[in-house]
Amino acid sequence: MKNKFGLLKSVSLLGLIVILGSCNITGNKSGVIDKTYSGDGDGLPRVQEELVAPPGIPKFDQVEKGGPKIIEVTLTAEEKKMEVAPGDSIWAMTFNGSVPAPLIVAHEGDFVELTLKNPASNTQGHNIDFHASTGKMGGGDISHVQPGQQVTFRFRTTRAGAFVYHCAPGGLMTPMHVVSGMNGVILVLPKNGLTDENGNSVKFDTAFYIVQQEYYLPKGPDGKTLDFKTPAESLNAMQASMEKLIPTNIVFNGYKGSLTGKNALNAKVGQKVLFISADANSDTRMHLIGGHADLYWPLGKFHNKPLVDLETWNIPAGSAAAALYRFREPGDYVYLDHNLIDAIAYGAMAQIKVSGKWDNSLMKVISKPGPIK
Ligand SMILES: [Cu+2]
Repeated sequence: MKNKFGLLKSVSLLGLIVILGSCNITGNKSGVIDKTYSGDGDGLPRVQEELVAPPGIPKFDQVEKGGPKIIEVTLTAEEKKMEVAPGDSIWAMTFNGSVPAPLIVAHEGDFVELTLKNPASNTQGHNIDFHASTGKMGGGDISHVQPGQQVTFRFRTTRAGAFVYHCAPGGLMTPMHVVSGMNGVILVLPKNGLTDENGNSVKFDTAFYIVQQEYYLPKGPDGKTLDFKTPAESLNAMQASMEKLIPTNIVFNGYKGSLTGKNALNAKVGQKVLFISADANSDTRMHLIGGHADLYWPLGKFHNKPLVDLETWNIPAGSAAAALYRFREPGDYVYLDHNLIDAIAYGAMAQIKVSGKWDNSLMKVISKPGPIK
């Protein structure tokens, strides 16, 4: 009996600790699950965001100034023939002509007001699903536009992080448009900017927007990529190729070599760089050869405490990631999918040239390669 009472006592004590503990954690602030909202954004100040082609990023403040706003953005669906590797071309489905689509930036609590245009010169219906939004299939249900139409809708950014957005016209057209390039990232920053593992404010000097893309290009009997006159003509063959689940091309930012050689990115020793990455349709794993992620926000969401000192970080299909690194040594770095076959044989890699002064306190050559003594 004594033991039984003892056990009961400790169980109820444990319950009390759990209840008190949860009170302490939540305090006056309601948890994510109980957050509520009011107002539809009407009357808030408006800002037009000028979108730029990747790896560029639009202009923005890291810490929000002047309270919530309506961020106006315009995306135009553009179906265009694009070479993704020498001899391999696709009728790419794009927003604003690039793969990935441009990076959009907002702060938590803003409203993003999107105008989606589908010019009459296109052949397909398009729409948009924002993973950062809530309801109506992420906006997909209210944004279908046929060639010659446009639509405008607004959503509140309630969660901070990097989120994928993509076209989702329905049925097999959804994966088809996504693997044909129609995907991008919206970065929703916390109102007060980013915080490190100790909860202190941390700012970045620049950001690199690098998105992995798998293509499934139809091949002829000779193994060569088929060439089609129109997007519509390519659909059946693309579907058959896509359903084999084996990508024919794996690249960063739309095409092989987009961020290597003369297209390499540049940084300086001491600079803090935010790496914003995503893969809308496949799992991947990012790695910076010669560096790390000083801070990596789990699954790209900024209200999670960042992990530190990472060597490689996962990106599950349909999500975006954010990692911050301060370059400490000059030289050539490679940012890649650490499935090294995807990276080197296919092209899922970027080069970063870092200038600055070498620091022997981190690495030093003791004797150069020479004959074995
Ligand atoms: Cu589309």
